[in-house]
Amino acid sequence: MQTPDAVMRRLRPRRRDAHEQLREELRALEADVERLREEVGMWQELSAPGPERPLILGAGDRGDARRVLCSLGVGPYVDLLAISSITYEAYAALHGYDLRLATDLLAPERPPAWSKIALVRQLLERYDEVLWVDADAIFLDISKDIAELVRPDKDLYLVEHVYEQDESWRSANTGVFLVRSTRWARRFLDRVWAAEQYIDHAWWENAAVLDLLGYELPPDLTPPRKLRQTEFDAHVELIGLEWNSTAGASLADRPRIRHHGRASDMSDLRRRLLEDLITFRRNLASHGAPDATPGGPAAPR
Ligand SMILES: [Mn+2]
Repeated sequence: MQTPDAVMRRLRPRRRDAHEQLREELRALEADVERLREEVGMWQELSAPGPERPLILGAGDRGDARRVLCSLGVGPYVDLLAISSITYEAYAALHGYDLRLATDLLAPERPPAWSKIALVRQLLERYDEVLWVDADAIFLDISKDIAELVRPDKDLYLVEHVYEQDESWRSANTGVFLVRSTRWARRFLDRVWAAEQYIDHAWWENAAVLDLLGYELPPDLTPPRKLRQTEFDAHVELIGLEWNSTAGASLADRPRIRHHGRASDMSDLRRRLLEDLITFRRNLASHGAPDATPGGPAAPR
């Protein structure tokens, strides 16, 4: 039997611990509330009546599209696709593309990135042109149709990223690409698919594409270099950075598509996409009134 004093002595430090723990939990909750408040603010801004609504309403009217915009998100990427696809829908409606968004893997036997190749390859059977955009990439500016870049002698259109540290470090990136339905393109994608040595490579299908296009892939995963010309080069067009803008030397002045790339923190990635969605809406509003740009004719008051 302990005296009341002894009981109090034993409890006191524990109560202090409990107190400190509660304080920590409270701080964490306050941080959560602040984050949620910010997010509510973003959604309020995004859900206000805005310029993209008429575009989205028109999206169902396509029936004979020759082009398709496609993407895929599984697992945590479904949440990202839910945000970025708002801009895909607007782009597709504006430029007359069908939209194909997959939330299931087409090739469950391989890492998810490979389903991109399977999906695009499948869609090449039905469409003249297939535009792929990664779920972690989002349109900021839909005023121009990427298909305007198409030339009769080129079948694959993608952006080559450059690295600040060393100009010779370059990497053709498959986060965004347009491919025409030609014999060459089907054969090229079949070769990508057949490059089984890259199935589990850290860069997956992008590694296979780089290898086929003559890039050296360092085993330590430092950036690649274009080392040799290949039989495929003649059909590949490297397009402007604005179509796949990332960061550093690969950040475009006026991105059309921003590509965030792999992130360790999905909630941070999601938040960055939401911020981009706000930029997308602002751009849409300003393109709707080109006369209001500085230096243009006087805008009506
Ligand atoms: Mn990506």
